Order: sequence, then structure tokens, then C-alpha cells
Amino acid sequence: MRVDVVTIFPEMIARALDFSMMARAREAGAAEFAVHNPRDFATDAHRMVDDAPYGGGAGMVMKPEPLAACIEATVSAEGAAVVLMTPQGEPFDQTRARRLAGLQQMVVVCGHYEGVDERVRETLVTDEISIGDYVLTGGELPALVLIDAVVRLLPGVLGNESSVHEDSFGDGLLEHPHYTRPAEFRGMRVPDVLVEGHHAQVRRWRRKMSLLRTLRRRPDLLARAALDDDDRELLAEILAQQVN
Ligand code: 4G1
Repeated sequence: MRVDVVTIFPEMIARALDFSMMARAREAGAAEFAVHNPRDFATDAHRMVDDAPYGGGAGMVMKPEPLAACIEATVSAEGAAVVLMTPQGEPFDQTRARRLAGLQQMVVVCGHYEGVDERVRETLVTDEISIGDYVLTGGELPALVLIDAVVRLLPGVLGNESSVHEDSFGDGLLEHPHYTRPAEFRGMRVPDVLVEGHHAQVRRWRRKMSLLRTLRRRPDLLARAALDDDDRELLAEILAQQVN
């Protein structure tokens, strides 16, 4: 997959993509990254990328010409998504990450100031995505969140662990608790079932804890999760034990 980021703070994105899983994805040839600055497409002497809003009021708006030229110079693949990161977008989730991971190219546009000129959104943007309901100063951190979630799904990025990790949210449940050595830490013992290591028992305990955690913390997720008969049995057990 080719990932392009359109941003007036290109270093912020470029530096972040040089680390960890994103760096490995590039080394493995699974992803190709490029960063583009609308300022390089400004034609005026001051290379302006923002201007005052029509109708007046506080704040600035990203000017359409340099932003549009930058996006148009960047889109190359058939079926490319042009994703605008915006608080007005659809909530980002794992389903959307999976869908985007199937594309040849993803162009991620980061807003600044009060946002982008409406005509750019109307004509060049194919997807509008939000990572959550809070106020930020720019779309760069949301763009990095999106890219991380998508790139780790590309074939050849995570290897074996990918299927395991995908499983954990593939069914829409929260994860069970995790433990590593020592078996006792500050008087707190690792649950016996995990120490004993009976695989079927471990699997059952983990599934039950996933269901319990999701029920307690994110009942909204549980309502939409793909549950089978075994899960319903475990849930019945949880409710009978009144640990919820
Ligand atoms: C009104 C949050 C404004 C913010 C209401 C999540 C937020 C992009 C995101 C804002 C942004 C709310 C996001 C706000 C984001 C233009 C530049 C928009 C930054 C900007 C809830 C500022 N997911 N915010 N406005 O934060 O880009 O993607």
C-alpha cells in the first residue's frame, strides 16, 4: 500500500513514520510512505496556506488552491481513498481500518486552523474520519493513529502475531488480563489456571475474562460482538456468579 500524507507539518509525520512497526512495514516493502506540504504548492510570494473566513469571525481556514493542488499531485492509484481527518467525520474503528487496508493507496489529509475550505472537501475528499470527540490543534496525530491501525494489518507487517492480535479485536471484545513472571508480585499471585497451563482451561478462562471485561467496561461493544453458544454459556456463568 502507498500512504501519502498531506500536511503543513511534514516533519511531524515523517519522524513518526521512522519508528517501530511503521519503519518495519517500509523495510518489508508492505508500505510506502510519502509526505507532502501544501505550502510547496502555494503560488503567492508569501506561500500562504490559510486565509480569513468569508462571513468574518475568528480563526483561519486552509486555502483551497494550494491544498487542492497538493492532493491532486499526490493521488496516483486507481481507487485511492482521499481521507480527510476531521471531527465531523465518521468514527474510526477496526472495521474501517480493515477496509482501508485493502486499498492500493491512501491519501491522508490533515486539517489545521478551523479546517479546510468546504469546496476541497466536496470535490477531492472520498472519506471523512474522526478518531474521537475532543478538541485538537491539527489532524496530524489523528492521521498517525489511522496509519498505525491500517498499516499493521497489511500482509507481511506483523507475521504470526498478526492473526493472534487481530483475533483479539476481530470478534469485537476487549482483551483478557495478561501476566508474565514472576508468579507472585507484591503479594499478588498469577491465577492458578494460567500457571498450570492446561490449554483448554486457559482458553476458557481467557474467553470468560474477555466477556466479563467487555460486559463491565464496554457493554456497547458486547452488544455488537459476534458471540457463539459457548460465549453465551460463559456469560450465563458470569451472571450467575454475580461478579458483574
Ligand atoms: C469542534 C478531533 C472542533 C479533532 C468539535 C478528532 C473538535 C481529526 C480530528 C474540534 C480533530 C470537536 C479528530 C476540533 C481535528 C481542524 C484542525 C479541525 C484541527 C481540528 C469535537 C480542530 N479526528 N480538529 N477542531 O478539534 O482535526 O480527526
